[in-house]
Amino acid sequence: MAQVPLKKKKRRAPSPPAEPPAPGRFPAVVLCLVEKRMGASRRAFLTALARAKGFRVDGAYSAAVTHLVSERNSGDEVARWLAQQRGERGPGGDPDPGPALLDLSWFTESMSAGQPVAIEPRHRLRVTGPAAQHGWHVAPYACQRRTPLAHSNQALTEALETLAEEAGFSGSEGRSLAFTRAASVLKALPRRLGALEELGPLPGLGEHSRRVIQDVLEDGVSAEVQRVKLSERYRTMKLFTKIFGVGVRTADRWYQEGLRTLAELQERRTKLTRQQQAGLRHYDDLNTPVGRGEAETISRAVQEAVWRFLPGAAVTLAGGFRRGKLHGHDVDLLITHPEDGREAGLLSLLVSWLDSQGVILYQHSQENSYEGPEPPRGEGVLDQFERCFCIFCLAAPGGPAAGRGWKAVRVDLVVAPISQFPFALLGWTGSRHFERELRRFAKHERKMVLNSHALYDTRRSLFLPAASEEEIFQHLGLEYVPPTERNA
Ligand code: 8DG
Ligand code: CA
Ligand code: CA
Repeated sequence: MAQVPLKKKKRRAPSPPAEPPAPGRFPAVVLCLVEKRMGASRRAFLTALARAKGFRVDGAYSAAVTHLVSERNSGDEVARWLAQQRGERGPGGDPDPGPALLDLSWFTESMSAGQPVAIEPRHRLRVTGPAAQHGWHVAPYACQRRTPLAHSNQALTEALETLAEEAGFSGSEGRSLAFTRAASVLKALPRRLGALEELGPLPGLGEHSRRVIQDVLEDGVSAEVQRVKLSERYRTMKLFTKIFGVGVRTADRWYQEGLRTLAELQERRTKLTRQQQAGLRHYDDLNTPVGRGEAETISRAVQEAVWRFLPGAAVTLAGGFRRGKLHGHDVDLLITHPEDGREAGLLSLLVSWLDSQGVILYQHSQENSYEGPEPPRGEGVLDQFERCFCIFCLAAPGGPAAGRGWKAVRVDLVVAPISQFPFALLGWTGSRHFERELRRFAKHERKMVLNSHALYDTRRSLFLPAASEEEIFQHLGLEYVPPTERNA
């Protein structure tokens, strides 16, 4: 379809001023407007409008730009223009994800909202050019991708995840992460992979992972993975680390001491913590997947118990179930109250009451040790919320433990003040890899520190508050990823 020609300008319109960019009210958002088809005078007008609203708008493209806005251009045209600006070597040649390519609709909606609105698929320009022909376009960070629960490359991801697990058992965190990253990329592919070549220069796929993929594609299995799965070491490490309270270091020590079975562990009277004793006692139950229905039953029971002490408090089912999983290894429950501070002290009342009702088979609690608001020291997974690691006794009349009518289930109870709740919810929804990637993205691409309590902008030395998960994604200049698409 022919474009409606623009009216010829009589005078040359002024270019947007080239002064050094002002930081703007929204530090994660740097705009650049494409002049082509928009015209210089309209571009100058829109630039002035956005700046007046506190947006940073750069006159020229640079690596700092996060949102590239154009009017009446196709996605391919803008992608070509961008490639010229970046002096790019071809699809995938640059690991930098580059800016979001947006239609003017995103800009106008943001101007009327007075702040950057979350990028929705309808705002994005569709790029069908070279990137699409040279294999799939997969953004480099898992938090920039949508990863649904069901995907088409199960055999490949299982193989890679076995190697990731094995590397973790050997203490090779870097190698483990490399396999996890590769598996995560495959989970985001829209179709089943037929040949290695289809992958093109995808991010996060190293030599070793490619070799494993090649083997599985050709032979249906990877000999290396088969070897690992059959090895005594892998099997023993897996057996021991499935005990609640046993990490890689303890399992490895037991292995070095010659222990191979749970029976040996008990016979030799190995010194166990109270947590490990409970883990061993309920080993079979705790390694039987928890169903969504069971998780919801527990969530409702906790909600009712919470209301006895703090009416108005809310219990949210997080973890894998929030991502749409039908089964999980435990139940993650977040508790908050609409008034900041009212939640303090709730957990011990709750746990004592549940205990008195015979619901709790084991628990250990951790007090709130959050000292903020101070610049966070790190973005580690562990947070400082008041919380309780429990084993619940769940009535299970017809379930796998039908004979005795109950079943042991692992439950994590976490209490967050409402001001930190969106961060806690984001942090406790997972997946673990998605969380790791969010924090890595924040640090390297935005110079921000993200954890389950807060988001801190190190360039401006300030905290960025958020009333919802969506706002956290906005602060980070990321397209919102709903929980069901965070199965990275
Ligand atoms: P599953 O139980 O269905 O097997 O999987 P999951 O629900 O995804 O895994 P999980 O091990 O229960 O962890 C859920 C999320 O909770 C995950 O993103 C990591 C997060 N998480 C912990 N412990 C801690 C912690 O101490 N602090 C923070 N911020 N997050 C934690 O598991
Ligand atoms: Ca869980
Ligand atoms: Ca958990």
